[in-house]
Amino acid sequence: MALLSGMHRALERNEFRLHFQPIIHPISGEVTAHEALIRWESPGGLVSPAEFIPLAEVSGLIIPIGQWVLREAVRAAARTLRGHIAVNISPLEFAQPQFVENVTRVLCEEGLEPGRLMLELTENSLIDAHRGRDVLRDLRALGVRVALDDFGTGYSSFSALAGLPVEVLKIDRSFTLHLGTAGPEGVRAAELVRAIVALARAFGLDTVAEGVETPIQAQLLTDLGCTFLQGYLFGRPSPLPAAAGEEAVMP
Ligand code: G
Ligand code: G
Ligand code: MN
Ligand code: NA
Repeated sequence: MALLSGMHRALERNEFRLHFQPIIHPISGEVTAHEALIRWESPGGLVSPAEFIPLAEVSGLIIPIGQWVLREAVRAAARTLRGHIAVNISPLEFAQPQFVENVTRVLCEEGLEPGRLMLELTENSLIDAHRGRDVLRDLRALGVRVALDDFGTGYSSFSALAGLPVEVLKIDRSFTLHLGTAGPEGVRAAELVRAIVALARAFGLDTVAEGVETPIQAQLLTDLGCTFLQGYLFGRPSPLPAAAGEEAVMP
């Protein structure tokens, strides 16, 4: 309960921050996108989203928090960051009847080209398959890109998910973690990544591997045909430079 009232207060007092983590193209080394990740600087210290996002979801507070995240991230992309901006969307946000309308309004008001926004959805957003498909179609018509986050960790069949109108599959960090390690787990992880990349290619989708921490993982993922890489090896989630003005550009 203390956490819940703390989150209400955090919204009022502006205690949430966005950090941005680069996503790179391994061949050119170019930063092609950033993922926005929320941070809570509470009076008692940093609170991890792993702790407060689940409570925000069950309490419904994820709706105003998600609105704040979307606007802040879109603004950062319009003013400061280059490339695409990836924003995590909770199932409850996605389920709002006015979801696409909200996204449209924020893009318009902040002056961001829709093609630079990428929404990261988990398969839980797509449990209602009919509505999911309709919303995905509306987003595509708007020109917004969609990524399936944590791909390969849920219960839906690979082919059902990859057949959706989305542009990107994000390969979960748990696969990257074991890549290059000796023993059956390393072999299994490599086979799973190979399967996901093959599936993505069959549907014309890009892949982003998450949680890349070592050069060996980066090399293996690149060799396996993964399109983009993200992880501590290339950059931790970090705030925009404090002095960033309208003209400042982050790499
Ligand atoms: O950044 P970190 O690894 O601590 O995030 C933990 C979890 O919180 C991840 O699952 C991440 O997707 C989620 N998360 C981070 N920022 C946001 C956000 O802005 N919105 C939503 N819905 N989830 C987020
Ligand atoms: O669920 P989602 O994929 O959105 O979560 C992303 C989370 O993963 C972020 O909270 C981010 O802080 C974390 N993260 C990003 N890169 C790395 C990494 O290289 N290693 C680990 N352990 N976590 C990472
Ligand atoms: Mn994500
Ligand atoms: Na993920």
